[in-house]
Amino acid sequence: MKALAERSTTEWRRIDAAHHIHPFTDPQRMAGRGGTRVIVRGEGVWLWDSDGNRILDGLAGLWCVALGYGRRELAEVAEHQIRTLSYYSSFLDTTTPATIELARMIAERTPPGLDQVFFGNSGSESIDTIVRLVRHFWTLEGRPEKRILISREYAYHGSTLAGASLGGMAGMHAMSGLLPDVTHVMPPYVYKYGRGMTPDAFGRRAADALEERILALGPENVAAFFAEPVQGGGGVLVPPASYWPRIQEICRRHDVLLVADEVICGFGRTGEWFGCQTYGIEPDFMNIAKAVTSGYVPLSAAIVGERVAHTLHEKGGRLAHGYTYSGHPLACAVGVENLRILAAEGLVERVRDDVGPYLERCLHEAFDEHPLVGEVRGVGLMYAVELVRDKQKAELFDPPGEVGLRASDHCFEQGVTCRVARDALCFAPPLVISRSEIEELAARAKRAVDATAKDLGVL
Ligand code: PXG
Repeated sequence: MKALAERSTTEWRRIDAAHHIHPFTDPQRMAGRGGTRVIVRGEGVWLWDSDGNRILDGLAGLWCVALGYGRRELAEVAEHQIRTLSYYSSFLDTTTPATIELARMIAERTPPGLDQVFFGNSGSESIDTIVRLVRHFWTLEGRPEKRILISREYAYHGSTLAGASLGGMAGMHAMSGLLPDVTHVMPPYVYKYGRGMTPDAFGRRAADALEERILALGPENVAAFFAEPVQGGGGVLVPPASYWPRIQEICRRHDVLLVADEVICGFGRTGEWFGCQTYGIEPDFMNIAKAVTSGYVPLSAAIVGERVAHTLHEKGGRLAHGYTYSGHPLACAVGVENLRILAAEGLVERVRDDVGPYLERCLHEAFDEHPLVGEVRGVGLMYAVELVRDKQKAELFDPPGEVGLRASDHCFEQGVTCRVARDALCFAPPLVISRSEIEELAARAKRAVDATAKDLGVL
């Protein structure tokens, strides 16, 4: 470990460039900017890089580090679990206490009827699990022709073949093609598609796009609709109030299973334990990952609602599905402690009543009058600042992405991390962030957007 601390940034960069392929990164662009940035330490909402710069983590890692960095309790639980039982599997009739306990704690928090938990290691894996279970369910029900999966443009459901296909990111589709029997409908992206309509009228219009597609394909062929309660990676697309009730109704009417992908929304991000509770959604499946362990150890789960669980139990026989690390005791022990702390410290309520509204206020104050900003939108502790070509006419940049990337570079320079989705800067800090840290986040983000506007000659 000594060697890890002693290498210089230059040396890290040289080795990284030679041997490490980064996810979602253009290696030539990274090299042009001097190479990778090496993060060496974290505490609370703060990170330090190998040059000693202190950075405010405006995205909680990748939307996952709910409790912030360096929590001693999680380290202690992890050490204890490794010493007691570092690994055992949940295959073939066995399991471990930590695995059982985490399943119980998750079921206790999820909406009624979502009580059965199948563990994986990543959100992508659990999406694959759900795809397999959806099709298995319809086959067991004697309706194997119900195979088509519907999701939305700009959705993010992971990077495995099923996840990338269900996701609505054109660049991902271009890389490896799509699985058959997957199709995408319009998302409730008010700023882009809802011009000239009230948000509620547009919410109904966007939901009706699902029904039109189901009818075009034939309801007898449609297996499930996959959707995030709020699209996170797609740019924090907050649905109008009319959207989810209509979606729920459409899925029920055509007997299409509803899958709520809670990988980002889950565990307090929207100000309730789950996005489903914020929007009154009653799904057949939920997908969870990220904040279930605050990202300290990889863990995900497919949560199976009672209708499907009943069929699996009564007619399914032996389940032909599982990962070596399904229900890993280390990940589950950390998950148990993480959920205990989230509840004990009232962090979910804090998002809803205190830091969420405060982030909203600070971002509005910083950006409402800004010439480069079309809107600030969000819920709970997930917000986007949409940078636009023409504020008055509400026109997005075309092609999208260049200005956003420039702005996110400026954020980095200003010492705040974010995620750029096209030209929307997304912020989703750890739930433990303080009010003064929120002010700091907004001030740094403002300086970054000002610098971007200067680059463009707008300011
Ligand atoms: N579903 C949703 C809704 C997600 O946000 C996944 C599934 C896949 O999870 P895994 O654990 O396989 O990555 C995600 C992941 C970003 C970003 O920059 C978002 C995610 C992952 C990485 C980056 O917005 N979301």
